[in-house]
Amino acid sequence: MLHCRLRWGLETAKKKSEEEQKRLSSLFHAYDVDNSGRIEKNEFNTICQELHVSSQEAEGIFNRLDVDKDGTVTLEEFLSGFKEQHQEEEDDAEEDTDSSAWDKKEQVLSR
Ligand SMILES: [Ca+2]
Repeated sequence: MLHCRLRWGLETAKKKSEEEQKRLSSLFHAYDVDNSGRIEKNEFNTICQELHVSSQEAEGIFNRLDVDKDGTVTLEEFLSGFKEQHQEEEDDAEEDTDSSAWDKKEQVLSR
C-alpha cells in the first residue's frame, strides 16, 4: 500500500496553496542531497532507510515517481507524482497506516 506512505504529500497537494507548493519543493530539495536537481535512487533509499522504510517499499515508491524510468526523479516528476497519487486515492481517506514515518520525515525537513 504505497499510497499510504505518500499521505503527507497528499495532504499538502490538497491545499494547493503556494505555500504548500514550496513545501513540496523544499521536500524535494531535502531528498536531493547533492543538489543535482534530481533525486537519485540511492538518495531516496538513504532517506527511506532513515525512516525505516524497507528498501522494497522504497523502490516501489520511487518507481511510481520516476515516470520516464531514467532512474532519477526530477522536481516535475516529484510534484506531478503527488498530484496523480492524490486523484487516485481521493476516496481512500480512511487508511492511516504507517503515517508516523512520514510525520517523522516532516520533522526532519522542518529543521
Ligand atoms: Ca525520471
